[in-house]
Amino acid sequence: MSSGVLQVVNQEGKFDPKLDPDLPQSELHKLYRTMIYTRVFDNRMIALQRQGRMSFYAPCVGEEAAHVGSAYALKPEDWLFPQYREQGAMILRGIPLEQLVSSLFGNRNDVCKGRNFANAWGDRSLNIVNSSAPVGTQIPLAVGAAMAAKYKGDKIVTLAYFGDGSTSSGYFHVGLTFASVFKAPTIFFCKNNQYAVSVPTQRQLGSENIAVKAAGYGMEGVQVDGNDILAVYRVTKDAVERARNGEGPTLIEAITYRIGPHSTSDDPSRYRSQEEVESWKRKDPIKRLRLYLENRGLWGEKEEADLWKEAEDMVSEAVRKAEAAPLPTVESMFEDVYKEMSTALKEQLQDALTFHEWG
Ligand SMILES: Cc1ncc(C[n+]2csc(CCOP(=O)(O)OP(=O)(O)O)c2C)c(N)n1
Repeated sequence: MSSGVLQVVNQEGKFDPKLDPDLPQSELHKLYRTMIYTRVFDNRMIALQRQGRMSFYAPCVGEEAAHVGSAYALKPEDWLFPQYREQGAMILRGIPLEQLVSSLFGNRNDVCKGRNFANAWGDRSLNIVNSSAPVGTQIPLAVGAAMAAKYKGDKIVTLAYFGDGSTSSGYFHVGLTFASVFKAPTIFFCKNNQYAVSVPTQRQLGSENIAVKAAGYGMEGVQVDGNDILAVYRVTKDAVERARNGEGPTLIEAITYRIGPHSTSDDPSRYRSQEEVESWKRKDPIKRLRLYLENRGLWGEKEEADLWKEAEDMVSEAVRKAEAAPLPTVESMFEDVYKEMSTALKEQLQDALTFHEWG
């Protein structure tokens, strides 16, 4: 395992030129823009839920750099296996905002036709596989897809996102064991946001940290400052290169913090102090990239104000369209199970239409 937590840009926006990936201005702006869109999206979805217009939402405030920076290190042909708190990666990859909102409303335009749980984003055309509710299940799936690609001779990599809590699931062990034995081109990207709902990370592991576990599987393990998007990009890019060159998987532990609640059903004041939250707010990943951009003379007040306004407008437009879309039909509940609907399902459909009133 590489020693220490990699950081390129510190809280004041000062950076180490030897570690700086020196991305072009347009690319840095793209990363910053994606993080702002993600923040605006998050805040608006929480507001919608609080207004009773949406049933449930799990925000990613504070974790934007970890998932945007890592997704940015992949090519479009690489596959993403998200958990549920990687909204920024979805936006970066190209899922339209309206599609994300439709998924939360579970309306007719949702790619899963309202059948999946909230935040289970995905898009087949963008190589993003929808997650399912049991946490960690995406980990072996990412390994399986990587192995399939390897057998087919496709030079792609897969990346699975998961939280610190998910490292306690059997799927984590199964996935890492298989990947290391068969040198699957997979990146295991753990967003250690310090909590699994109310359970702190210390209660998930007996080891010093999560990255150190990689040694037991015989793979590279790295810790990175998950609020420093350039550091995250750097370590993920290295892992992608290793995987693509046939050198096998990497476990990345991005150290970050969930500023908001686990979900709109959670009250975090019951298990953590406001001082703790405030101390992490000072490490805000968006502010960090902004300071870096300003220090390099690549950003100013005008651009900042324009970008927030643009993001607010785009999210408003997406909400307006998604909220106006109709819900899925009753019939659709029974479709897509078999190519042709079975007799039993046809009877159930008839019953549903006859005996229930659908609003
Ligand atoms: C197998 C399984 N056990 C428990 C749950 C209930 N649950 C939902 S989210 C969650 C916390 C997961 O924490 P982590 O993996 O750290 O991700 P985070 O929510 O912090 O991003 C739990 C325990 C679940 N969905 N699946």
